[in-house]
Amino acid sequence: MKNMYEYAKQKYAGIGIDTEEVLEKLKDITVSVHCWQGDDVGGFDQKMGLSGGIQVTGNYPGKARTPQELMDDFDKALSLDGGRHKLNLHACYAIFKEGEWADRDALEPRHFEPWVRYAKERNIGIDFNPTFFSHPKAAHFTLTSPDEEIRKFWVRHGIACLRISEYLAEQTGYPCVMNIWIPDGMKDTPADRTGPRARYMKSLDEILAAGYDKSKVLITLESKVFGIGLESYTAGSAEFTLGYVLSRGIVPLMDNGHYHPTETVSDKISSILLLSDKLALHITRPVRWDSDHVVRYDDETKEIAKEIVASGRMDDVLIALDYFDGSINRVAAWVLGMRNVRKALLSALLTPHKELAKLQNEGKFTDVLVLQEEYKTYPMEAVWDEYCRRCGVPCAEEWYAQVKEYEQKVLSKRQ
Ligand code: RNT
Ligand code: ZN
Repeated sequence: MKNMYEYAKQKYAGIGIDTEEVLEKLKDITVSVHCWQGDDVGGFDQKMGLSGGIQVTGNYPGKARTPQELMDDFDKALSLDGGRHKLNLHACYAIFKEGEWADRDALEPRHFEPWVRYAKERNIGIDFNPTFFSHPKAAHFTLTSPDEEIRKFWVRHGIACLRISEYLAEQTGYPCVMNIWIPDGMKDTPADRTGPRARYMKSLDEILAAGYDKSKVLITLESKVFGIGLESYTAGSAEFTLGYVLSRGIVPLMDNGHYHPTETVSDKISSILLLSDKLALHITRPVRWDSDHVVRYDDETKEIAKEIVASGRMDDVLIALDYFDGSINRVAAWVLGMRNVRKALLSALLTPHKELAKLQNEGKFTDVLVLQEEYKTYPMEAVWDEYCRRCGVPCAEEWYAQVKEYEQKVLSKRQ
């Protein structure tokens, strides 16, 4: 349907957008894809279930049970979204040899060697996350623990993860984003709010003091407002996190499920980018709470993408996905979220931000509103299809036929 694209190209040229340039830019945007959508945040190093106040609901059949199955599913998912990707791993996805096991504080680069091989074969980078949950020693607190032995255990885990992150970067040739998130908090009103935060600060300082190669590893810190069973208090609040990262020269990570419901991450991006060299995002979809539903092509996702693009700082924003839905085909969930984020970025790239900003500065607010609304129904579909075609991935809903076939041939055999 070449003429559809030609029509769209002209239409966008009319508002000063060169769609050819846009297609090139979109291909170059890296989306870091979370491995944990494939197995409901299960991992391979512990038998216990998911903890940390996060929850996966649903038991759709076909969940990946082994590293190989997870890799196969991840491959299928990546093959259906055009553009660059990274693999986002959690420490609990360590792969042990037969009869071998290491606790979190003793994890070594070699436990991630199969993932490195996987990434190298596909020429993609790897991002990494220490896992401060789903572990017997994370029953109460981790880096904020008043029990010095427990606190030190988790500091050692953080340091072990720094070494692993350096290794992942060295091996793949792509810098590694290492994101720290801890669930530590309180179900009920704390008697002491300061103590846990002070210990969190001390623990983070101890991890950073171990040193790391800044050209290879970028450390991010993720805030959170509450978790299940941690409704009244989290040590890693937004203020703690932002203040900490800015004072230590590391990078803030904002997950759009981690704020009060009328707050939006889209509105925060411009503030952070004025004050920080880089910003990392976990793009997710909270439904009434931090539910981590599959990312839709919805208003907030588009607004986040708009802020990233309009900032002119696209390279300073590290885009990652973070959701886990076990109630639907997990590969489809992956693909949908990836494609929706990329569509949102496309929509943002097809918007004349400078012209709209000029109108705003001239006080022409009616013009801004009218144009914002009219641009919404410009023929983006034709540009998206053309993008998919050029990337060699299926257009529109055609990708879903491939996922269904994969379900029939592979996922349904996992009993
Ligand atoms: C939890 C955080 C965190 C996790 C992953 C698994 O609320 O969003 O990023 O989802 O680390
Ligand atoms: Zn997150």
